[in-house]
Amino acid sequence: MTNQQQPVAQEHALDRDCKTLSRHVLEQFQSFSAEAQDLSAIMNRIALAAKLISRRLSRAGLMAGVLGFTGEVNVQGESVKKMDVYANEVFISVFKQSGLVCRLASEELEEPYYIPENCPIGRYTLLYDPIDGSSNVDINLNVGSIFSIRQQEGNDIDGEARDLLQDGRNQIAGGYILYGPSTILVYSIGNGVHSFILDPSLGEFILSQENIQIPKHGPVYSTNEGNFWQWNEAIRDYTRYVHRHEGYTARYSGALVGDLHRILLQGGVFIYPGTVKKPEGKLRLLYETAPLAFLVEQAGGKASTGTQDILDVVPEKLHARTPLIIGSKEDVDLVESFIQDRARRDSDEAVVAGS
Ligand code: FDP
Repeated sequence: MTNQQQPVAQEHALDRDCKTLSRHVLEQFQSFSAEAQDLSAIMNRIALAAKLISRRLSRAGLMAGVLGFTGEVNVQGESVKKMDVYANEVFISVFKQSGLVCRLASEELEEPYYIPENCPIGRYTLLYDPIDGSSNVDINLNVGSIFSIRQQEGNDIDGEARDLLQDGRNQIAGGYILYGPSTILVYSIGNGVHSFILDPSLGEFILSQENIQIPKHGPVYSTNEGNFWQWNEAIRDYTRYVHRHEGYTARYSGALVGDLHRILLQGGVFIYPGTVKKPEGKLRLLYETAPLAFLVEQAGGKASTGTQDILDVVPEKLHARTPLIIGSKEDVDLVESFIQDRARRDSDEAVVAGS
């Protein structure tokens, strides 16, 4: 490197190091409006939660009382892990005194948490899944957090949070944090999808990729095939199709965020369908499928229940579930085509049987 090139390279490295998350959010708005500042501050708080959770996860095996179950069962009927409780409390703690939100709603809370009256109250609601892929926690595999930001509508005097029961197009921002070999935060405020990597030496999330576009098609299909015989025929038809055609490969990590991150960058489809007994599936709309759908649509991909865009689903309750087919547009279309085919065949058969 010549002496002249050296300062230029140094300048680039410095420029990159200064592209922090909060600065990036402000740049997206191209203004210092109250909304821009609020959103930048909210993302900064989410980043703080991510750093605290990441720090805890990185030492979990060395500390007492961090791994394993609490012995309790949450509102979803799932056994609660100590990390679920910790991560849930982290988000509440970082937002409680922030003056940015009025409520937080999470997978671990039966009812939303309302900011107490003696704390400053903001106009936004944070919805989140504190630890996504909990089964991976105890074995040091990747897990994630998912978040969505919505603005409060009305004053929610009865504390029923009914304004949250709206479709996903109402979201202001959505994103996830992936706790893997590095900690990555991916977000969208409706203006493209951007990813940041936590630089532990700086304690800052630094921009790594701007305006991520998901490939139109990819080789990966990501689903728990252990449920094959509980699925309906349409999803089984699709699975048989990928088994019989070249160019497909299965990847399933047990953490939606990890599987989706792969698909966002390399293309493919993640499927968590309903089963014959539970047609609504397993994943929750407001803090899992809707924020990820928001993100994936922003990256040029698609997210569907199989018959409807996820972003058009209006939940009947806070913890409503939806099936999820998400990823590259062509791959989601293909899964949907199997569902439509089956529905056509079923209705033809019904007509024949009735005649
Ligand atoms: P988990 O219950 O372990 O938190 O969010 C739900 C989720 O994980 C996803 O992250 C994951 O993709 C899926 O459930 C795993 O469920 P199965 O074990 O039924 O495959």
